[in-house]
Amino acid sequence: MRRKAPDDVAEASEAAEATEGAAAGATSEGADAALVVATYGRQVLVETPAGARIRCQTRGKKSDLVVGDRVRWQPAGDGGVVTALEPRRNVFFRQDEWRTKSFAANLDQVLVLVAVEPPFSESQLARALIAAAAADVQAIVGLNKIDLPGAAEARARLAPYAAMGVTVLEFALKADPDSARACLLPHLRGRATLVLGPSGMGKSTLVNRFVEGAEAQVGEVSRALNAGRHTTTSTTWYWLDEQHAGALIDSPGFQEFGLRQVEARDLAALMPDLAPFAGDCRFANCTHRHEPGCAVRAAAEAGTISASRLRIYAALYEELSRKEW
Ligand SMILES: Nc1nc2c(ncn2[C@@H]2O[C@H](COP(=O)(O)OP(=O)(O)OP(=O)(O)O)[C@@H](O)[C@H]2O)c(=O)[nH]1
Ligand SMILES: [Mg+2]
Ligand SMILES: [Zn+2]
Repeated sequence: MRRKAPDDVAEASEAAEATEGAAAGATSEGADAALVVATYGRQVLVETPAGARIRCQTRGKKSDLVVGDRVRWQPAGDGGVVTALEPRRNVFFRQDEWRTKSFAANLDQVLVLVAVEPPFSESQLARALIAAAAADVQAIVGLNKIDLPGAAEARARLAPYAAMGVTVLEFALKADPDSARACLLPHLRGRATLVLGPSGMGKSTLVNRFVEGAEAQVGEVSRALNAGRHTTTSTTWYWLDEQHAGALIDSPGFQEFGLRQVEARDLAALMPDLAPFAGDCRFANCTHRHEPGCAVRAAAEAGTISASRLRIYAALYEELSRKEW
């Protein structure tokens, strides 16, 4: 499968190469390893293996580093400077027409969090799952606030995802924290999990439930519902346990989730409910929109693929085949 390389990954590895040159000299000798735990524009907060947190400058025009990056750093002034970026195992990002927004790197999984209220967009959920598939990162879905009326409807909207093999968990992080913990912990233990989702779903509430002393800021419902207000404004890494085996990464809510990194013709292969049928179409290059003998559309007509999923596929296909960028 062909995928476009994310610009920022390319830029970041260029940055790493540039600093590798410097590392050949005496200056980077003994540069220490650290983990990026938060980013603030051109500065990053790194954590050393001993647990010290140091604010570092980054070289280059802007910081291409993301939370979860493993870097080398050296002391400078009263903080430090990052001198090199270790190769990434993966990087989770979204990409619209104008820019690439990386969330985090070196992940074990993404937890896409949605809620009964405010109502979630199924298209945004589908996009996040496709981005995870494209980045080769496992994804699970959490439905929060099942204490609220409307839970049955939200559950029904998630049924196609459970049916296609996605793990869908449901809980009420605030209303029933003990059950929520019991439900989520087996899936979080020992892994680095990016918690992702639109604003107001309860991502920071989740982090606070699991991480003692996290004190991630939680928005009041009235504020979260206020269009355009995001309570969390930067991505932050929190250790889940004292042994540092697992971690939760809180992220700001997203409104739009661009998938420009995906080629339109690769889309069906990244959607687990469509993929099994895509090989049975009459034409090998079937786009599953209007061709005769399309096995994907036949499966949708038979109800095996849900109508909403086929609609999301068609809309995304159109969007990704537009060429004016
Ligand atoms: N009714 C109900 N409300 C909840 C539950 N869990 C969280 N909330 C509320 O949902 C609101 C939003 O929670 P946050 O944790 O700030 O949401 P977020 O996803 O971090 O939002 P951003 O940081 O803006 O992206 C807060 O008012 C929480 O108290 C729940 O189980 N039930
Ligand atoms: Mg938040
Ligand atoms: Zn087809």
